[in-house]
Amino acid sequence: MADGGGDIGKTQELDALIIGAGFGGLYQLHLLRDRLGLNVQVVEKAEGVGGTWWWNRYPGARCDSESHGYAYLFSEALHRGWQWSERYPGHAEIRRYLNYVADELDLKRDIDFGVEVVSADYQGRWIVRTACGRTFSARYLITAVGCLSTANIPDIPGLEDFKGEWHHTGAWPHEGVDFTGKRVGQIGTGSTGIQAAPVIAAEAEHLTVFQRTPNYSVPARNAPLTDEAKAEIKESFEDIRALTHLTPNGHPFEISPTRTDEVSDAERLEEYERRWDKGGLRFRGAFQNLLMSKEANDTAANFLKEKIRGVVKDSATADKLANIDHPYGAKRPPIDTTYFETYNRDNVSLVDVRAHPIQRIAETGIETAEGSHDLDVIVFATGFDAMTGPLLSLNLTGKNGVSLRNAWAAGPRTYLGLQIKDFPNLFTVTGPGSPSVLCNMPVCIEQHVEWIADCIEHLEATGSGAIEPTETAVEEWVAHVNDAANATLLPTVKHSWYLGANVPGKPRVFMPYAGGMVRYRNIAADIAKDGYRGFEIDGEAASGVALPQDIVAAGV
Ligand code: N01
Repeated sequence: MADGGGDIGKTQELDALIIGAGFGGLYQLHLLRDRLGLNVQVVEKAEGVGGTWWWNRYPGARCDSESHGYAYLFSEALHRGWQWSERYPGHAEIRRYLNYVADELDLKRDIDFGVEVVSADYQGRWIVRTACGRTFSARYLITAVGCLSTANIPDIPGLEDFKGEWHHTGAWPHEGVDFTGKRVGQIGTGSTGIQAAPVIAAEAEHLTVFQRTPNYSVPARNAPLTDEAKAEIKESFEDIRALTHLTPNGHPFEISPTRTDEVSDAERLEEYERRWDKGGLRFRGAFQNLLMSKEANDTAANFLKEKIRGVVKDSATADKLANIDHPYGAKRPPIDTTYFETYNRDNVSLVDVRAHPIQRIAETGIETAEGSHDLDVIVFATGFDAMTGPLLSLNLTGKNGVSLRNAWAAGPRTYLGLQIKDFPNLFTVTGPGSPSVLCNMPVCIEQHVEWIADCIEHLEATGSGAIEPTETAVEEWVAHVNDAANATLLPTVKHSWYLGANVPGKPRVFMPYAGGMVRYRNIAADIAKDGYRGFEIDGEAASGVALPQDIVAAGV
């Protein structure tokens, strides 16, 4: 295990410790060190910058956000100094981008790589211990550990007996996996599985996809950016930034203000066709009420199911793929490159493990209730212990020895997804209860990182010691997060990682804030402007919380 070059056995005193060197950690370091002049250190488990993109190198791994909006938008200089090559950035290009930013801002000198945090205890300061035996003592602790960084490998009996190789997509070998001449089984048809299957199928002797929940997908229509597009992006910094701040999910495209029932059937179909041809997540912006009404949603869902049937030639396979029983967009909607077309290949088969569940993994492959499938490689595209998993794995202990695991036994409880009661001066970038995974990540990360830097600046300027939310504020916020979700179709899906339902034993709580990024940004800014309403600073509470009563979830 690397030790990042620090002293073992000696405690390193800091103003702030940041955990994670992805989008969040890099920008947080820049603001706290270069704007506030604090003594800051980042620790990162991986051997380089990248966060989720350090680990997710599976075949086809590519961002579903369009490249010009999947970037830092706090600096026009960074924007002008970088050129994306494709409509959607691949994982390697995103790592190159983050290295470019880290080098431009001279960040790496304050990042220790190969350092994994194993515990953090609040003792008036945060005492943070690492797997390699280092100890840090910091006034502020900022977690920038991502929402999807703890792999969910299902507990299927017999995996240890399997004689072939197996990999989870979120911990993909850096040297790649050679599928040539191999029989591959892929479990999972979420955003990851839908990206991976076509690429694996093109290389493997045979690919068997084990599908539990069929899924919608819209073609990404990825392509190299033309010179004209590149030039336009370069000159549009202010417009791109403004648009990402105006849209409820932080993407650089608008959600139509029109409802599905305001147009004729023919007009609605025409709009869906137009968005299908354009490709990508823009499809879900076709009508403003798609996630508010089942009737509205059905129009999009039926359109997409018909598309599946139109592409997939074998009718039995098409039936299995189109047998979708959740509303479109109520699970994270994937986008793809020839996903459904892949099932027209002779070397690809689909197994419905909802009808015939996986029973065990044997030496030779996967056994379902229907029969056995001989395999050389198993790919787990089975997702993550999302949002709470990465935070709980840090073994955080707050005031009076309260562990985060106990505090969150019934589900996460935060104020704004930014702070947790009894965990003073701990800030969680894109924590549960914030828009996070319902938003284009760099946009919500920037807002959190800036809010945290402003808050710390306020504490420093006023000579304050510690900030934490009040119990009332947390209660009100958790209720508001639930109300915002319940105003949409999002919590109606049983098998959703948004609800924690993919991890056995995890409390069923809708974790991200569904009220939209615009609303969230305004609420968080108002709270800060009002002297950090709902927080206690050195034991003194600012006035109570007043959250908006008109909870009209802004769509996601
Ligand atoms: O994970 P998932 P993912 N037996 O949880 C199945 C982001 N992302 O890695 O739905 C059989 O969505 C599970 O079935 P079910 C994005 O936010 C971003 O694909 O639980 N199947 C499901 O089909 C995304 O939402 C990009 O019934 C089992 C699949 O595995 C998030 O990451 C690209 C099973 C897991 O789907 C997670 O996506 C890719 C079992 N025991 C991902 N256990 C970008 O654009 C699980 N499954 C950047």
